[in-house]
Amino acid sequence: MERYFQPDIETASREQLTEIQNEKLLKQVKHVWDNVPYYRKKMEEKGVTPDDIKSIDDLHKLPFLSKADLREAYPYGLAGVPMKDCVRIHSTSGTTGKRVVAFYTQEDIDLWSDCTARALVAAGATKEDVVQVSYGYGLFTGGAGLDGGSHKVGCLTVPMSSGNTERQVMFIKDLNVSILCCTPSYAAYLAESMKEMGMTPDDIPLKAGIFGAEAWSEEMRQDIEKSLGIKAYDIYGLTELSGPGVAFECSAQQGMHINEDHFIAEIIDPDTGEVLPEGSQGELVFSSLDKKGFPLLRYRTKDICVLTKEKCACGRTHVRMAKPRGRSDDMLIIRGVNVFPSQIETVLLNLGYPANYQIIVDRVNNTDTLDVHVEMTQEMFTDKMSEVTKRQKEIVAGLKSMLGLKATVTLVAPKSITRSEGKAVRVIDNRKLY
Ligand code: DLL
Repeated sequence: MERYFQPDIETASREQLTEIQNEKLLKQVKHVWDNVPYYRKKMEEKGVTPDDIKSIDDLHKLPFLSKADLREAYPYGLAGVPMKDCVRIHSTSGTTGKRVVAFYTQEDIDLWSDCTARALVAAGATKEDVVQVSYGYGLFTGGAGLDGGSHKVGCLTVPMSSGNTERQVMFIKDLNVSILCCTPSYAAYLAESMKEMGMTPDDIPLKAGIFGAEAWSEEMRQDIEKSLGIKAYDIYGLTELSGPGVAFECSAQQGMHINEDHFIAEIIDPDTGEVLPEGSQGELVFSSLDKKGFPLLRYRTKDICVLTKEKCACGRTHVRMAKPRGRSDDMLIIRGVNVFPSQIETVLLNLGYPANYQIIVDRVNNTDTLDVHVEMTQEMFTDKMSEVTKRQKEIVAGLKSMLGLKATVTLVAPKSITRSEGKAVRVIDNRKLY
């Protein structure tokens, strides 16, 4: 039987959810108007006041916030309460420009922990479980986020953080860890390491994993499930809204339930900003209903995905988001064709390769080039040229049919592509250097 962390709210009717959202939105708009001059100015520029927002149907009247706004307002410009009322910050791992710093009150942290507790319970966690949190702890939200939920459920929590793979494996075995939380690329790396240590899925006590923070394909899920002997659940979130647990997967694994009592989700056309009907693919936009420390309204995530309110087999009523295809930022335009790294991953994994690959894009004589470095497994490894050529041709054909693009494929030796302990870096775009 399906279990819930907060059954009343997780299975509330649409009418109840709408009522909650209406009430919270009005309060939040007032809170922001009164306390966040940066957003108030944006509202004034658009000619909107809190009186214009009478229900969630008026949400579209509010201005958007983007990453550029967050950078401009750095560090305190979007805080909703004085710093003396905040107890924590987290920050994004952005590599360019100023980092985004998000502030949390104690209540913000409490509600965030409820969200990750819901994700853990949906993955089968009870207080009998031992949860190893192998997301990074620190400014990154992964470690602290799952840690908070694990405590709420009452699990024995192992705050490992990422790195030191041998010790990770040792603790999983010795402490009988049943649930692993980390990025999918790190889960794949741990599975590979356990195999090398001579362990089979039967020797591994794990039963479930909660993996997120980066785009990962269905094929990668199947690989991880097989190699660790577990059920692998997706979890989504972003620092700007709290961290992991904005949405999470249930046992039905048909998309991630967005915690709608805390966040309102919209899908917009990324070019025009127009709100799109349910079922359309577009950019995900979130309004935070409860956060007081960093209360963002209509924040554009750049994540491209689809929402559905269709009934879910698990009994939860909250809207589901499909696996995001990646950020519109991650989308490569190669010779005019839109390419998501996840599409390349699907081709490779379907052909039996591990999820260790690198995409190198360049521009030679004014033409874009796409080179995919693919790691062979130990079993595939050969120095027979004819075999290597055959394999390369097969991948080139797979990529051509998926993307409609001709790529160059280089097969590389096992273990030659650097493993990731956090979010994997799959793309090197040398065109940016021009
Ligand atoms: O990655 C929070 C998180 C930690 C989520 C642990 C899940 C687990 P940021 O570093 O701010 O926060 O990055 C947020 O990562 O906008 C997406 O582009 C991407 N992302 C997060 N989860 C998923 C997922 C954390 N399950 C950005 N699938 C988001 C695909 C994801 N992309």
